[in-house]
Amino acid sequence: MAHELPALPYAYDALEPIIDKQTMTLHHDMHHGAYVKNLNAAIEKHPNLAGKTAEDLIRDLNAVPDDIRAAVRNNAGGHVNHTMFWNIMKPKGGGDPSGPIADVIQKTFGNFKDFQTKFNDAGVKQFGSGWVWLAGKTTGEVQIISTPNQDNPISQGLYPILGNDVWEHAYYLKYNNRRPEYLAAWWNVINWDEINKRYATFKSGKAAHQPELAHR
Ligand code: MN3
Repeated sequence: MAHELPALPYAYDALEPIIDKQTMTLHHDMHHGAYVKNLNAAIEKHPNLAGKTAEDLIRDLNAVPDDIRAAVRNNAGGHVNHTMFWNIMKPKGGGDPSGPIADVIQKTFGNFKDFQTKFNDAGVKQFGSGWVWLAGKTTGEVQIISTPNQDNPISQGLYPILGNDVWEHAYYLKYNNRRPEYLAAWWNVINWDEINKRYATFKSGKAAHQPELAHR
């Protein structure tokens, strides 16, 4: 009943030239792999948590015992965040959004370009390691937020519709210290079909009961 590292849904070099093969290999196998390994090590100390999904664990961190709460926050968070991240990217992605996600972006931010500018700006301003998100609120509206480390919007009662990883491990080999350049380029690999699916899950109001990570 251990958590498992999901396979990348495409080849390691499939997002070239936006994200290079070496970055994808290290990021998936070593970084995401370590979050899964460390999550399993933490759960071994509390076998009663073995039936919970990674999302369930970070949805209510206060329910996690003190001695493993930080490990669960970081590593279940890392597992959930990266599982989403691989799936909201694809080769030959990008372009303008369409469907319901396009409508909510236009309604909330005026137009796609202004949304991108605000999202990238929030990613640039996240000090140190973290993520920038479009998150859904319980009221049904959406907002841009950033979080430190591997914190996920789920822990704040928000739904992660899409997010970009601004840890240096996500971009440093190719973009060095130029985080704004990485944030701008990332839109070229975004998978709007998958994001529309996530947005539909959020709008269904069933997000809390439909964890995307089936427990294995
Ligand atoms: Mn990462």
